[in-house]
Amino acid sequence: MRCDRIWVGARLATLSPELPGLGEIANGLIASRDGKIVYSGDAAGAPRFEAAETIDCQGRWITPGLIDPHTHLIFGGDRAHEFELRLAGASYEEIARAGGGIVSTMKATRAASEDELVASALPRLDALIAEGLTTIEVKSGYGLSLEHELKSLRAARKLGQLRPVSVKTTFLGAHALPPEYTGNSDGYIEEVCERMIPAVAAEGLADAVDAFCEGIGFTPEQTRRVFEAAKAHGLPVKLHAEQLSNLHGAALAADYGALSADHLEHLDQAGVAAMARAGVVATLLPGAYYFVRETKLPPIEDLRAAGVPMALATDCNPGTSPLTSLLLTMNMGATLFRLTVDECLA
Ligand code: DI6
Ligand code: FE
Repeated sequence: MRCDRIWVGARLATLSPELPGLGEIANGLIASRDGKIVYSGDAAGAPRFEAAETIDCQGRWITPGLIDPHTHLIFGGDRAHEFELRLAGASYEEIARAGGGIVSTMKATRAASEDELVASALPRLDALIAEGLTTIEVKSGYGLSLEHELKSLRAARKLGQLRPVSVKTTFLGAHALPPEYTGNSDGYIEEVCERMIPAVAAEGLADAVDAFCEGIGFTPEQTRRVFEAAKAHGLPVKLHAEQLSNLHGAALAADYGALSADHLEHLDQAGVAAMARAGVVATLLPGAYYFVRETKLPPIEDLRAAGVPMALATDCNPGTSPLTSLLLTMNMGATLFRLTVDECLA
């Protein structure tokens, strides 16, 4: 069979659930034609290929494309100056009160056009692609109004047209309280549920709905309202849960059959059990753990023992995880969280 290129002598990590570990094929062969893979598997069972180019991998691994399942890639401005403030001893809350933090990113995001948001996200996306990313989840959550959340989701979708990657978008209107709603977080949640989610669903702009269930975010009851609205519009949910404290968000997410519960440093046994029962993926974000100098580890051994599938993501955002490397994320998963190499890759 004619093809453009074959890779021989490769160890293939198929990640096939039918094979142990990484689903290794020890003597793998991959063939491509017109930019598409036409064969991937054991060299022994492969058709006889006539290739214009043959690459001998000499036992190196070939893995599937990497997936970043939790990012806030779309945002305006940057918060680099907060790095020095933090080094000088300022806390996340103090910086927020002085006009920094999420609200400063909200202002810059609102001030940016859709094209400007796309242009500022592309270098971040390109850095991820250079390391092998092929699928990325991108959240809104820095617009915090109907107009600017829709703009952010459109910008996220645009990324998938400009680069050869799959983009999954998540509506995160319930990320932070915009200043217009100071003292009225229930009013903002009503806006999220009654106006934003229906509009996002009507335009088909989101593949899922997320919320930040936290003391500095939204309560479990408010999160439940967001989940109910998502459900009413046929959208699956996921949740920022147990990052800074334990509000039992993961169990709530499990009640709604969430795709994932993310962060989880403060997850307890009941939360682990609920996630295991509902098949909720634990998305671990060692970049955020590192940047905020968290010391409480997510309960990795409990998650592993309960058979909860674990994923790693960059959480790329300008405040708590300005990180655009999945390879470093995997390294941090092993070094900081003691995940095995196989777990990091999977
Ligand atoms: N958890 C986080 O760590 C970030 N968002 C979230 O839900 C913080 C985002 C920021 O500071 O801009
Ligand atoms: Fe996040």
